[in-house]
Amino acid sequence: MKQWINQANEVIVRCKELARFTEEPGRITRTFLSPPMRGVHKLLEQWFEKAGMVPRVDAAGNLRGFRAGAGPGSRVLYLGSHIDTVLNAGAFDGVLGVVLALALVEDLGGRPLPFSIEVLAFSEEEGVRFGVPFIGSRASVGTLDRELLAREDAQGKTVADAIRDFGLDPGGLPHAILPPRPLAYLEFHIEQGPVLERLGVPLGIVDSIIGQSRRELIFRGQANHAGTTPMEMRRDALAGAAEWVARVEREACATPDLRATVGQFEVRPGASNVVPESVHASLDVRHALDEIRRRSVKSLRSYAEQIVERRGLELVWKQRLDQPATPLDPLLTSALEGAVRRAGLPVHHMVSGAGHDAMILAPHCPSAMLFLRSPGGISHQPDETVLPEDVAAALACGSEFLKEAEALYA
Ligand code: HGY
Ligand code: MN
Ligand code: MN
Repeated sequence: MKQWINQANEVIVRCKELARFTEEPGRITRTFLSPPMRGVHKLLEQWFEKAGMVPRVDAAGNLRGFRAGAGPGSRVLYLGSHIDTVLNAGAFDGVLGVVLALALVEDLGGRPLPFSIEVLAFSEEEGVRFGVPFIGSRASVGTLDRELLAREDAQGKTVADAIRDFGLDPGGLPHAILPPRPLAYLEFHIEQGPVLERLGVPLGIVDSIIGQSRRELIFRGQANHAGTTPMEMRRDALAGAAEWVARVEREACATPDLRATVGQFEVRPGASNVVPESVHASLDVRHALDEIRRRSVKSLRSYAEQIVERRGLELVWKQRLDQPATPLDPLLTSALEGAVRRAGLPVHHMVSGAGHDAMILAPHCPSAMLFLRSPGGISHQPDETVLPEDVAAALACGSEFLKEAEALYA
């Protein structure tokens, strides 16, 4: 890996440079088309141009760097990931895949290839601002529908408003769709979990991505005085919601390989001497098998309905996402395995517990993913990191993959 370690260190430096663009000084937070996204675009555009790519921003705010192939109308190999983040994020989730792809293109220099390459920096994958993920990649496959464009954020702005506020035109969304017959999409991404570290392996080849359900709930009760309201006369939204959250954890622990998370939990009005009137909560349920995931979501909904019934509360239950488990392309995945072997690295196949843009592209374009080890298995928080030697390993593998693609797609 020695010959790649300088580029690897540069990749890490660049990810940290991009991390400076945040909505919250002192933490990394960059949501869909928020102002700091302009700084990320500007820096990436400079780097893209220096690497010989032509940059453009599409109507969904995806930043794209295009490197033309040798022949006229050559098909396109896509490399990329997302450049938005969760709240108080790490510096590598998403961004690493874009900067690593850029390093591979830089390494090509002027070498003509029988296919074009486009690096895709998707504008939004996490779903933080609008509660629904994959806005950028859905635009690239034409599934950014009217319903999603009308989704509102906490300030009442719609996705279409956010696009316009950024100086883009939602009317241009059809031009964000990838042209027909894309060659492939390859996404480098941190694993965000403990598997590769436990195995002592730098890279993981992703065979499939587990499915995920996202729901929004509101438990509604009645605000009342904390001192004068006897316990038996209360309709306490928080007590009901808390009972349900405990049930969510019990259900997940009792179902092998199921993961269920209540990440958002907002109590209103939120005064210490007022019986809580309402609780706004999120639910995120994941499993490799869709029928188990959907069955669990159904039973968690009926638990919530039983609890509100017994406590005289009301329940609002909104679906935000039902993303099926997605197998990645076996041909591409075996080409990736060949590249890992030729780079002299151990091969490990795995399933992704995290969702990725590759699951949105996969039904439209042969897609593959390569994971880099996450030290401490940590992600979605500032301690998220990568090892320079693992970035070097990924670059070596990516370069071998491009060489194979040259033969494959000549
Ligand atoms: O939530 C996820 O799985 C990903 O990090 N967006
Ligand atoms: Mn993420
Ligand atoms: Mn990610």
